[in-house]
Amino acid sequence: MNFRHIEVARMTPTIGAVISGVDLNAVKSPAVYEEIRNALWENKVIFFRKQPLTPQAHAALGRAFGEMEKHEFFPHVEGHPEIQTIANTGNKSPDTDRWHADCTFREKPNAVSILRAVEIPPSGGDTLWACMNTAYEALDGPMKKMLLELDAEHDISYAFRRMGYTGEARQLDAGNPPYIHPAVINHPVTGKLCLFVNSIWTKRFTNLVDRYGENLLRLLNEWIMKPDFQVRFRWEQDSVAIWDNMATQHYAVFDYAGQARRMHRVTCEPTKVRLDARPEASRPAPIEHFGERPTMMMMDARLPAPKPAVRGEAPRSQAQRGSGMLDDTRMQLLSEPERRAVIAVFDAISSLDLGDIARRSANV
Ligand SMILES: O=C(O)CCC(=O)C(=O)O
Ligand SMILES: [Fe+2]
Repeated sequence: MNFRHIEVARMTPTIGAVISGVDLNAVKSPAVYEEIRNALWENKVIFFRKQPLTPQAHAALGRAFGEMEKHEFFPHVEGHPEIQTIANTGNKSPDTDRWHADCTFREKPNAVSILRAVEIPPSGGDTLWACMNTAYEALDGPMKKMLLELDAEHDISYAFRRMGYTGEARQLDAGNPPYIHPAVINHPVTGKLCLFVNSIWTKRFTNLVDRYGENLLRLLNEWIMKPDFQVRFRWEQDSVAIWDNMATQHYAVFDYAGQARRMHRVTCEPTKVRLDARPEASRPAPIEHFGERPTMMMMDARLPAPKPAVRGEAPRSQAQRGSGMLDDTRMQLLSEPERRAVIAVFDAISSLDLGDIARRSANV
């Protein structure tokens, strides 16, 4: 891509670029922001040096990417509720020293985050970003295919419980119920497929039995740590990083114990994530409790009718499975492998969109 208003120096072939040739406190035309946006979509995280942003300029940069959030976690700069202060006295880990994307527990996670270093330790406190498009594309074909079928629940209270939060911090749970997103999304601007599970907020796959799901989640959370997908940034005072929260995960290194570190951040453009590669109608029903998975013998009229899984909804509390098609007597005549085969077939059938099949056959 050609740029007229800014200079863009790539840091790796896949992720990260340093932008120069612009004063973010004195942006002269919307065309400058347009080029900054394009540089971001292309490089997934972009960095600026020596930009002592005024709160107004920081907010203007945020607005260039969309609606700004008022964040309930962090204190804000006085008079500027959209500019969050992320400060660490160096006494304890900030809990951002884990790979994550921001706020994926929301129905609409922010698409872009913009961070400025206000006070940094003399050494240490770097931040790393990893490209989730590269991480997805580098997987083997069958794994990529399977992931397109999966949904995952993101849950702030699960995350906070694991981090040992209590008291006031836990009040945030109440306003943020868990949310299901596709495990892979189409990037809202570029359309590229990006892995969309992370080690802080993602609790489980909703349509994979827990026993496999836990292992798969662990595997993916480890996979994205491959240095091949990463860029690492050494902050200076007034460095600015803008990241594409849909296409990356980040990790704030906590190696500066005893030193202070303070950043200002805006998060913007709440965005409903989507996956075009899989039609809504083909989504299988969620399996919630492996141990309680009903056998065909139990699947009788006493069970409620199956409800389709709707991505983008809060998860249901109870698994809802299809009703059985063979009666108990006939099931009892089967050997164990035959019984398992029948269950597998009925499971597969129960995940089909019967309405769609009926419509198609009506047209034949
Ligand atoms: O402090 C940093 O470098 C990043 C912290 C973080 O996770 C964030 O601002 O979203
Ligand atoms: Fe973060």
